[in-house]
This record gives sequence, C-alpha cells and structure tokens, in this order.
Amino acid sequence: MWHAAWLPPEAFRALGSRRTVVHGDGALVDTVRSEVDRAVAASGSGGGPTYDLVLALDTAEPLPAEAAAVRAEAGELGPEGFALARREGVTVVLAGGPAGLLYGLFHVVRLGESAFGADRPIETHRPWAARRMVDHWDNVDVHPVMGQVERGYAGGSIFWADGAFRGDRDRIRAYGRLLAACGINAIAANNVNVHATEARLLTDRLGDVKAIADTLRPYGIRVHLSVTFAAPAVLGGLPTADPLDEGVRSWWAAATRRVYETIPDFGGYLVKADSEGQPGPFAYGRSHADGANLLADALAPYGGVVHWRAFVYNHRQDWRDRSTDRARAAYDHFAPLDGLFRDNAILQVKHGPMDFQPREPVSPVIAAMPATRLAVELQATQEYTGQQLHACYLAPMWSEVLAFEPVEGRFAELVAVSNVGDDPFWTGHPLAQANLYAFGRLAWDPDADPLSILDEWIDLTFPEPPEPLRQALHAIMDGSWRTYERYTSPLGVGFMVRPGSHYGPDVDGYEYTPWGTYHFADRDGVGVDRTRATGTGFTGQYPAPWSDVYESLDRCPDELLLFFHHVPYGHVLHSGSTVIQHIYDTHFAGAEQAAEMRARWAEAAGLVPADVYDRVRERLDEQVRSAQEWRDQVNAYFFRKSGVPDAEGRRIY
Ligand code: GCW
Repeated sequence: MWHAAWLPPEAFRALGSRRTVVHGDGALVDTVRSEVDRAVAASGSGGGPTYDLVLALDTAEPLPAEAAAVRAEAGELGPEGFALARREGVTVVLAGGPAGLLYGLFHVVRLGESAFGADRPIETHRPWAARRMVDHWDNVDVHPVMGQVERGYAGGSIFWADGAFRGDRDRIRAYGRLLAACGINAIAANNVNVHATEARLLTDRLGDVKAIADTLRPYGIRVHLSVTFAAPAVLGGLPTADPLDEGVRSWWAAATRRVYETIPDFGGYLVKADSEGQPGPFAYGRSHADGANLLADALAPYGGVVHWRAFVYNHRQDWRDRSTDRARAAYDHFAPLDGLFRDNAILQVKHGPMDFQPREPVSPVIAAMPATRLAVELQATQEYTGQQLHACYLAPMWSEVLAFEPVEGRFAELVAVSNVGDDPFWTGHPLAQANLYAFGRLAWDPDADPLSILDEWIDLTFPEPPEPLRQALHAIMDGSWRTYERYTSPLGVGFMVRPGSHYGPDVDGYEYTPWGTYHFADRDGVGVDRTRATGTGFTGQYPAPWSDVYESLDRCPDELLLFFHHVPYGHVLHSGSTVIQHIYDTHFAGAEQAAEMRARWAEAAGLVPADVYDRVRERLDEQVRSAQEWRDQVNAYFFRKSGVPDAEGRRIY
C-alpha cells in the first residue's frame, strides 16, 4: 500500500460525522457523492434527521433554500469556482460546475471542524488559471541512463514499468484524488524526451493513455501527451517532418483525430523540440512558431492545446567561447516570435534562464512576450535542490518568482515537473509531498502565502497535529530552501554539481563542458559577466528598471551577484561581507542548519507514524552528510583559489 499523503481518513472526520446532501448530476458530482459516502462510512455516523452540509451545483433544481440564498449573493463562479458560507447551522458549498463542487468538497475537508462551527460569511474561490498541470518525466521503457523516470527520485513510475503500462488503476486513482485535492487538473503522462517506445503512445499505444485518462477523469484531470516532433517520420514513415509540408500537416491532423476519437477530453501535446537532441523545426529551416502552430492547428478542432517548451539552447558549446551565453538562449530564440503563435499554443518557459538552479533570476522571456500565451514551468522534482534526499520546501522560491513585478500577469498558467513515483510515500522524502501540494495551491492562487500553504499541508497530513510537531515541521521546512542555497553554489552562480547525476558537489564539474554552465573562478575572482558593458549582454533582455539593476554592480541583489557579475573575492556585498567571507560563512552556516534540522526532527518522534519518522530521519542523515561535503568542497576550492583565509579561522581543508 501507499501513504495517504494529504488525504488520510482522519482528515475527513469533520465531514464524515455530518449529514450531507449533494445536489447535481454528472460524473464529477458522483465522485463528490462517493467521497462523502466514504467519509461517512469511515466515521460510522452521519445520520440524523436534518443536514449540516449542502453541496450543490448552482444549476441544480430545485435548490434547497440555504443554497438558493448563497446563489443570490455569489456572483459568477465559473466552471471550477465555488462559494462557501455557513448560516444557521448549515454549511453551503455552491459550485458553478461539477469540478467546482469537487474543489469545494476538498475545501471543506481542509477547513475541517471550522467548516461547521460559527457562521461564516460567504467566500468565493475561483482558480487563477484554467489549467494547473504537472508534467511527468516518466519513460515507458527503462532508459539506459535516465532510468524509468528521468530525474525521478521517488522510485519507478506509477504509470509505466519496463516498457509496459502498469495498469495499477487503484494507485492512479489515488493519485488523481491527491491532485484534485490540491487543485491540479492536468497531467502529461510521459517524459518530454520522447524515445522510440514513448513515441508510440500517440498511435498504437494510445490505449495505455486512454486507460490513464479514464482513471483520472473522475477527479477532473485531463491527460496530455509528450510527442516527438519527428512523429510523421518515425511513426508515419514520411520522408520529412517539415511543419510546412502538406503531407506532414495531414499526418498530424489524422493522428490527432484518432486521439480524440479514443479520448474525447484529451488535453493536448507537450513538445520539447530542438533541445538537448530532440528533433524540431530547425532541421527544416523553420521557426519554433511554425513548429508549434503545426500541432496547434491539428488540435484546434477539438479544443486541445500544445505546450511548446522554450528550453532551447546550444548544449554543444565550446567553453573557450566567451560570447555564447546559455542564459540568453530562450529569449534570443523566442522573443522575436512574440505574436506569431496560435491561440491554442502555449509557450512553456522554465522559471529561470538556466535550469532550475536553487537561485536564478526570473527568466526574461516571461516579460518579453505579451502577445503569446505563456506557462511558467517549475520543478517539483528536486533535480538541483537535493533530489528528495534533502528537505527543501520550494514554495517560498516559487512565490518569489511569481511575485517578481515584471512577470506578474504576464503568464497564463503554471506547470510543475512532477516529483511523484511508485515510492510508498509518493515522493521519496515524505516532506517533499508538501512541494506537490504547494504547487497545486499556488497554481490555483499564485498570491497564496507559502507558509500558510505549509500549515494546510501539515493539518491535512498530520490531522490535529500537536503544537510541537507543527513547530518542528516549520523549523525544518520554512527556511529549508535558503539553507540548501547556503551550502551549495554561492550567490546565484549555479551548478557546481556532479555532472550527469546532478547530486552532490563538484565545483569544476561543468567548467569545461559543452553545457554552457560556467562560474569562471580563478585566483582573483568568480562569477559570470552578463552585463551589456563588458559581458554577454544578458542584462539587456530585462525591461527597465531590472536591466539597469542587474547591470549595476552596486544595485544587483547580493543573491544574484555572481549570476550577473565577475568580481574579485574582496568585493564587498550589500551585507557588508566580502564575497570570499560570504562563501565561507554561508557554507558553515548552511551545514550547521542542516544539522539543526535533523535535531528538530527528533522532536517529532512519537508524533508521526513510525514509518514516516524513520524515512525522514534517514534522509536527514544524508542531508547532513551531504551538506558537510558541500561545505568542505566549496570552501576548500575557494580557499585554494584565492588564498584568502577565513576571518574566523574555522577548519578549511
Ligand atoms: O534539467 C534538465 C535535465 C534533463 C531534462 C531537461 C529538460 C527532461 O537535466 O534531464 O530533460 O532539463 O527540462 O528538458
């Protein structure tokens, strides 16, 4: 069996002990009914002559008087929105559509007893974005290098094993339930790197995709598929995959028609093209707008969308060539195409210009394409943030990204790379569940406070948590992203991870590789000069005032200094410290904080189930070990390069 994550039976206690009536029809309303029945059955009560909770579609006829009163005040709810109020001893959830009723139900679960206490004024909830999606980097076959799940740190895939569909519908259904309970309504079921077997999900393996879609549908989740741009050639035997070729266009039209005949509510395609070896329109001298529009046109008759990734850069660059800057690539490729994409083409942009580092500036692409639908891609799977061996609560980082003023309102949806696998705890590290939960909540409301989200997650996952447990969890998780940042690469410079696995320190691991991920440390200084004045000019991709803030050595925020500037070790930060002393101080502090996290977890002993306790403790042991390794390698490296001793005389090897 698997861990209940944020839906343990106890979280349904308040609901299950009430008498509930459900008004409305349809498959999702049936799901709501079955959730209520299950909660009632588990609590062994729920009887009584009157009702305490009304869950109603606003179109249901007749509506009980309490719900009609809410309808009179609620305003436009939309298909996924709902209103909640409590008056005279009855709680009402009124939804604008069946999915809204499901979200309203899970909101009642979140509220617990407080949904049934004192009167509550009407509150309305509507998702900020219509699509809230997770992308699985799950392979169907076990890939010789990447395994079953690329960058997966939670065991195998819940969908695929060794080339076959696993067919574990109970697990997939349980997954759908978890996703719905945090507001997620779409998934991509396979890796964006589409290998030979995965390509066939579009054609003769479509039945597997249908099985997943059928299983997730009762929880309001639509399935999308990663496809290879070369499909007409590799699957259809055409001589070309040129997006402007008529034969290619009809091939995609026919393939897409078959998909919708099989899965009428299919979400659409996800494409990684001309990126890290995946095929794309460049081979035919066509643009990425041509490529995306080809698929958008095939999907349009059915209301489908194509998510087209902007992660396009030269991964075969020469480290000797200082003029090529990977950070520039997405903007250079895509900003000139603004306005050329179809309405149902969504450009999916990683949140930073590089690649999911613990600290990056926000991608300038997001502010540069006002006439294009954009999705911002976040990475719940902790590729560069401790691989689910380290506790690293990412919502504070994501919130910073989403609140960055030039990008606010510039993107239409959020996507996260999934951190889920067939591990009993879903995410390897039980505390990493909070990242998936928080992603869903932020995709629903990007302004939500990450620490309040964490409290929601704590209350659901550990129902009625004793205060010491809540405090220990906050002590461990609230600042865990910044702690991770402290003991890894300094001041926004990024990478310094072991090539390939991306786990653990290797300061020069990427310094002379073709991947474009350099720090340029020498005996005098460190950092990448990305200024317009003397560097790669990347700062010029930002709108004012950020183009000037980042350009200026004085104004550039400390945490991004080495992303934008190459400075001497003695350069004084806004904090008052020198760069070299900052490196030493943060690395000693970060490793110490990791040890404190482990100490705090001891307080949770006996307050959480033993299997959760043990799993987290094991992982904290590894985090402490790894943080020390990072500390010692990074400090030794910079001490040896610079020759500058630590002002506090601590041990550097
Ligand atoms: O972060 C990098 C990963 C690759 C991944 C790629 C991408 C799916 O190291 O494993 O490939 O990004 O986002 O496409």
